[in-house]
Amino acid sequence: MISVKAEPFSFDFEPGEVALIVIDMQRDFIEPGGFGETLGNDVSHMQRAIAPTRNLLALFRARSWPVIHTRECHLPDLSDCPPAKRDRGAPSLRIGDPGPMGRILIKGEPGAEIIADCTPIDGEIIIDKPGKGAFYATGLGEQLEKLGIKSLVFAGVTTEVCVQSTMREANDRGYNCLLIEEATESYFPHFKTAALEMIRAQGGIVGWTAPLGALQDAVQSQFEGQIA
Ligand code: C5J
Repeated sequence: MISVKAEPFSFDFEPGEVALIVIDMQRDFIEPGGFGETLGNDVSHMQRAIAPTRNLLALFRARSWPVIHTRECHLPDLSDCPPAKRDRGAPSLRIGDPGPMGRILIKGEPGAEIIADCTPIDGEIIIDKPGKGAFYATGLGEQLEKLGIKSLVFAGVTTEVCVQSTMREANDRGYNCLLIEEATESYFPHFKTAALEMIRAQGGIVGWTAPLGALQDAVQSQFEGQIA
């Protein structure tokens, strides 16, 4: 058992039952010209999450623990994009419109790809999802069951939308969920702060949060003296 100093109390997991879920570290959310920017957001906030997410990936890869990447995107014919999602608000470009990184939020287009710093490696699972939550209309639940996962470590963007939605879905399905604080970002810093508080409030009603260093320390002390 590995015990991480987390809020609201320690997050304990078995090494063979943990997976990392990296939510939507896509060009469309992180780089100028993508979906996030078309909605009027300042995408520069996302930069802060990149290095910590890369370090978290390195930690899981070093142990050969499962890594899952998600991508929010739609089929080219938009058959999986409800009009209520596409038509909402007044973005500068809508889902499916051509933009500087290809069609906005469409599977296979450059904008829907994961940023270079977080590119999946062989053997890692990629889940394309039409919704904000990664369990909705995907095979994520079956994949986790097949792997025998009980605990999920979360990173990615944005904290209060796809990350929190997926944590809530996972929590309802019985997973213990830990969000790494520096490895997630919002376009609105006060939303990130509020989301972290919501997740760990009421005795961890959605899950736990911890700094990356707390997870690194816990893993290191567990394996000290052992061969990786
Ligand atoms: C949003 C996401 N914010 N990945 N998607 O629309 O959080």
